[in-house]
Amino acid sequence: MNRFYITTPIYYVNARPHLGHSYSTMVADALVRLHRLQGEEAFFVTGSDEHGDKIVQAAEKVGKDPQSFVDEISLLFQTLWPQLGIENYRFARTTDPAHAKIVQDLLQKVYDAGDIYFGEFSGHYCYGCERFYTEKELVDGLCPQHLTSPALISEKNYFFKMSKYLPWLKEYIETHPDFIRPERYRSEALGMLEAGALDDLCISRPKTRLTWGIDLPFDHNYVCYVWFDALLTYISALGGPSGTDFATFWPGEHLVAKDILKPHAVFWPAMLKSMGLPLYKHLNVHGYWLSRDTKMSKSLGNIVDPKAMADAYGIDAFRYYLFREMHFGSDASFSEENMVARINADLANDLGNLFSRVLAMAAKYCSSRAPKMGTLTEEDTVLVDLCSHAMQNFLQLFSAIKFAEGLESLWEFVRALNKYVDSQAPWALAKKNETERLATVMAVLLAGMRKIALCLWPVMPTASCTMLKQLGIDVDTQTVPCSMDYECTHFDALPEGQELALKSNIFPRRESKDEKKDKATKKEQNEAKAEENTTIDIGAFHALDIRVGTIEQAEKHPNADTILVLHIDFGSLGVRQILSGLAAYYKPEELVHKQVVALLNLKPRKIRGLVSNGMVLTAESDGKVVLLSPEHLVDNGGTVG
Ligand code: ME8
Repeated sequence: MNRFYITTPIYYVNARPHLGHSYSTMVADALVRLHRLQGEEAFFVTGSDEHGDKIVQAAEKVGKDPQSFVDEISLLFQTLWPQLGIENYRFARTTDPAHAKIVQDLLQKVYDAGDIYFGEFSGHYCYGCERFYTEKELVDGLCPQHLTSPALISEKNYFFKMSKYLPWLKEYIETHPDFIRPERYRSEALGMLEAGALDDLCISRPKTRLTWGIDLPFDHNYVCYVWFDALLTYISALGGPSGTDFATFWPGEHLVAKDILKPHAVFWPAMLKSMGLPLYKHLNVHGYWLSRDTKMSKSLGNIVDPKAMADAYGIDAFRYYLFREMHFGSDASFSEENMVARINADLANDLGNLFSRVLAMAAKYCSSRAPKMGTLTEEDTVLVDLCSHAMQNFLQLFSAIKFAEGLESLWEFVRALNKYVDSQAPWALAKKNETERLATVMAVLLAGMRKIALCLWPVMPTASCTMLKQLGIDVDTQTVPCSMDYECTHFDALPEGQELALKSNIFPRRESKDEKKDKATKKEQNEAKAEENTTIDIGAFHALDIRVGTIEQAEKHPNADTILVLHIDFGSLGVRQILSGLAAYYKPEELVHKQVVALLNLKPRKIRGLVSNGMVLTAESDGKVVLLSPEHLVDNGGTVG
C-alpha cells in the first residue's frame, strides 16, 4: 500500500494562530484527504515549537512562566484546527519529553560521528530569527527578515559541520528538480548555496543566556538551538528513527511558507545526511497571505482571524476561497470582498445552483428517487468524457500542489453540467412525455454531481458530505467516500430508486461589504424617517394652545357612563364645555373649583350628542387616571409651555 506523510511547520507559540498558519494546515489536511481518496494510508503532523528566546521573551511580557505560557497558546492551535474542518493529524509539542529524548539521541549520534565541534564564535544574532547572521547576509547591517539591528554576540558554542555537506546538497538539488517546489524556491535555495554565505551551524545556546530548551546530551551547560530541536519533530512524531511509524512513513514531505525556506532547504537535509537518514521527498513552499497588500502583523492591525471568517462565511466556503485564490508559491492578497465575489460566483451560482435546480427537478419529475440511466446519446458521452478528463486533471494538478488550477479544471465540469441542464431541458422532456430520455438526463446529472462532491472532499469536507447526503449517500467527513482511481474511469449512475433530498441550499449567497454597507445605510435612513415621524420640532409644540382653567361645573354625561361634562373657565377666553373620560376616577362634585390644564385648539368633537371643545390633560398612574393641575393657583387662561 502506498503511504503519504506530510508535515506543516511546527508553529511558534509566541502568538495566536492566524490565517497564514491556518492555510498551511488546511493544505496538509487537504493533501492527506486527496491521498486517502487514492487508497493510500495518509496523515500529517503539525504542532507547536515551544523552546527558545522568543518564547521566553513573549512569556515574560505577559508575566507568565514559559511552560504555562506555551500550554495556553499551544491549546489555541489545538482547538482551532477542528474548527476549520482539519482532521487526520498528530499534534506534536517540542516540550514533550519523548521528543526531547529523541533529539538528545540524535544529537549524540551526530556528535559521535564527529560532525559537532566546540568553538568560539562572534556574530550578529537576531533574536527574532533565533539565529546568527553572517556579515554578507545582513541587509544594510540589518536582519533581512525583521529589519532590526542584530546584537553582536561573542561566545563559545557547539557547531554542526554543515559546510561539509553543502557541495553534496547543491548537487542533490540540481539533480532532483522536484525536491524543492515550486521551481522559484528551488532556484532560491541553489542561490543560497552558490552565494557561499553559509557556514557551519551554531546549534547550542549557553545556559547562562537561555535555559528554556533541551539539554545537549554531551554538555549540560548548553541547551539545543531551537531550530535543530524543532526540525527533528518531523521524525520524533513518528517515534524517532527506530519507531515503526518511521519505517512505515518516512521519507515524507514538508509544507512551509517562503519565510523558512533556508532551515528546510539547507539545515534539514544536511542534518538528515549527517544522521544517515533518508532525505524528505519534497519541500513544498508557498507564498504569503497578504492582508491589505502587506504581510499580516499585529502592529499593522491587519491580521485575519480564521475563526471569524469561518464563522461568518462557513468553514467550507472559506477553505474553498483560500485554495482557489492562492496560486501555490506566489503571494496572495486576502480580501473579504474578493472572497464574497468568489463564493457567490463559484459556490452559490455555479455549484449551489446546480444542486438546487437538479434536486428540485428530481423532486418534480422522479419523486426524489434516482432514475434509471438508459442508453447514452452523443451529448451524454461528451459530458461523461469531460467528467473523466476534469477529474484526472484535478487529481494530477492537486497532487502537484496546483490547487487553484485543479479547482478551475473541476469547475469546467460544474459549468458543463449547468449547460447540460439548459440544453437538455428536462422540463421540455417532461412536457413531451419523453420519460425514458428524461430519466437518463436526470441520471447523468445526478451521477455528475456525485463526482464533483467526491472531488471536493479534500477541500470542503463538510459540504462534500452534505452534497453526497443529498444524493442519498451516507458519509461523514472522516470516512473516505470512494476510490478515485475507479471514479475517474467509470461513470456509474446512482443506484436506481435511491432517495434524494427534496431540495438543496448548500451555499447561500453572501453579501459583500458594499452590499452590507448599503443595507446599513438604508436601515439608518429608514430609522431616521421613522424618528422624523414620531418626533416633532419645537414649532409643532408651540402650535398647541394649552391653558390653565378652573372647573366651574361637572356632571355625568346623560348618555355615556364613563364621561363627565365639564364647564371650565379660561379667563379672558371664556367658559368652555369639555368632555373627559373621568367618571370612573372622580365624582363630579370633587372636581368643582379644581384648576386643570387643557388643550384648547383641538378640533371640536361630538360625543354621544354633546360637543367637546378641547381636551383635559391627565396622567396615568397605577392604572388610574389623574388630572394635571398647576402646583399653586394661577390666573385662568394662563398659557402652558
Ligand atoms: O517559523 N502567509 O514558526 P512560525 C502564509 N517555529 N503562511 C504563513 C504566514 C503568511 N502570512 N504567516 C505564517 C516557525 N505562515 C518555526 C517553524 S518548523 C520545524 C519550525 C505559516 O509560527 C507558514 O507556514 O513563524 C510559515 O512557514 C509558518 O506559518 C511560520 O510559522
